[in-house]
Amino acid sequence: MRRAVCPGSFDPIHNGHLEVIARAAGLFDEVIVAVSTNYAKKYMFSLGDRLDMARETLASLKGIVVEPVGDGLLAEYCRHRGVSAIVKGLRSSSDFDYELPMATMNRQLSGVETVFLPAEAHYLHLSSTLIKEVAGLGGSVSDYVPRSVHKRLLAGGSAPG
Ligand code: COD
Repeated sequence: MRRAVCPGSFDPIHNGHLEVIARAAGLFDEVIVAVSTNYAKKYMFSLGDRLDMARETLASLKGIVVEPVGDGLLAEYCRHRGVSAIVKGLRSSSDFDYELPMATMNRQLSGVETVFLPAEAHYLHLSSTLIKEVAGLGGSVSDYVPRSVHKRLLAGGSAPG
């Protein structure tokens, strides 16, 4: 079985993430959406809520599993879970500059390859950070996030926990 991982903070998950995850599901037998917790980062949503939002929005897609990845090395997690590829979306050359060293390090640490998928043009500008800022200042983000995420954004965050 060819198993891939789409890792991220998903704080919150948005349509740009979902589009890349769906395309990864077309390329691999199983895709693990690995929700990471980096204790150096300040999240708006708790790990439980980030997992729930990802599970709710991906429930209808086959071959996708959502699970927490913890705060260890992604390379170790890939080795432990028998993952052959990390799939990342690329929005820009700055994404590439940021991702390339990590891809090389992950391959040298555990042999796992990284596959880059170009972001869909309509979602090129999307990031969780921008969505939180626009929503927090009263702007409409309903075109960019699933309905359940939109509800939670309007209700405010839930981190820590
Ligand atoms: N369109 C397409 N793809 C997108 C878009 C968009 N609009 N926005 C984001 N993405 C993709 C990117 O590929 C991104 O990598 C992924 O979605 C997740 O995005 P975020 O913002 O939720 O996640 P990050 O950047 O906070 O996640 C970082 C990781 C968890 C992947 C990284 O920190 C990591 O690998 N951590 C594990 C610790 C580790 O092993 N460190 C050593 C690395 S060598």
